[in-house]
Amino acid sequence: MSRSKPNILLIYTGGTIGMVKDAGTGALHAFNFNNLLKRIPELQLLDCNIETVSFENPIDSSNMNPEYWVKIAEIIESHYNDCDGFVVLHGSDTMSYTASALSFMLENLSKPVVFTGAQLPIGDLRTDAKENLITSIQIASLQENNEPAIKEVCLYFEYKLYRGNRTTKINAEHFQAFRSLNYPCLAESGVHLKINQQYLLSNEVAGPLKVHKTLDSNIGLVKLFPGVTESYINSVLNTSNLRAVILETYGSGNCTTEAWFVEALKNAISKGIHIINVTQCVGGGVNMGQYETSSKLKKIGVISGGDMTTESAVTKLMYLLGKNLSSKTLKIKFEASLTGEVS
Ligand code: ASN
Repeated sequence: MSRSKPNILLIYTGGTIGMVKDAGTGALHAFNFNNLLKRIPELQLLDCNIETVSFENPIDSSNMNPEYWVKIAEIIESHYNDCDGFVVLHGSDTMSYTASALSFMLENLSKPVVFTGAQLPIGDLRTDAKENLITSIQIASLQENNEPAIKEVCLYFEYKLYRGNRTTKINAEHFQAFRSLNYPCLAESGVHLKINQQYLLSNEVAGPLKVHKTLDSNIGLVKLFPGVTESYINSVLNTSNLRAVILETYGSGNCTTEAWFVEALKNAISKGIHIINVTQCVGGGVNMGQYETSSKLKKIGVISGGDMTTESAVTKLMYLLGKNLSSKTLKIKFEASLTGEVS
């Protein structure tokens, strides 16, 4: 690739954007990447050099997992010095998880990694894929004083650029499928591309890119509901090899004060299992101690997820557990912002 224009690496993992309908069943399945590129001749007109890498077998993002996250991170790592920006084409279903995971795995990132995809395949007449893809590439190409303008993992969908680890998929029908309720969008695409400079990550990058590849998925995720039984909670807490559980609690981090529940958590914590509190609300966050119904959690050592999304909490936990930290350090790191994921 020549150096006069920004070099962009397009990584195709799968997702609706490149899918076709099965002639027999009518169900959508992942298709190959060249087919996708042929559908967008406009890519030739962009003011950047585009190189592409595709998963050998593209996947529906419902099949995404930590091994694939490592694979994406390694593709970025191996092209890091030659490229100015990265665009990852990904299914929308688990895009927020992958974007969150990569935000923790790519330490000292000083180039943009933009996740995007589509609600309708690129071959569909009404597709949202073209705008999403073209603008994502433009965003990844933006330079300021010969440096990438954006230096973080983000997600672009339907005219908005978000911090990746602040997003959640909130709609299976609308083109505006994602929201970032606890952090403003980083850029908006209208007649002009407006970058909200004040919201970009502005940490000084402390050294060369460091890719963290050890993730531990021995975790549980429990959404509380009125009537949740003791046997259900205990069966989760007794899962073999379990190292941590994320509780999706009510409102600002509240849950039942029934003795069996608090005892079960206390018991798990005494066995070294980390218990994390995130809210099941899509906006706002946990504030343990605000109500009596969360004070007990604070007292027994439950870790606060603050206003983190569940997607961020899950991936941050896998990342931190992979480091084998002491309980105290894990709590401190989990509650702190590592890459702008929590206020
Ligand atoms: N099932 C698809 C996926 O996540 C949905 C999409 O991409 N819109 O791969």
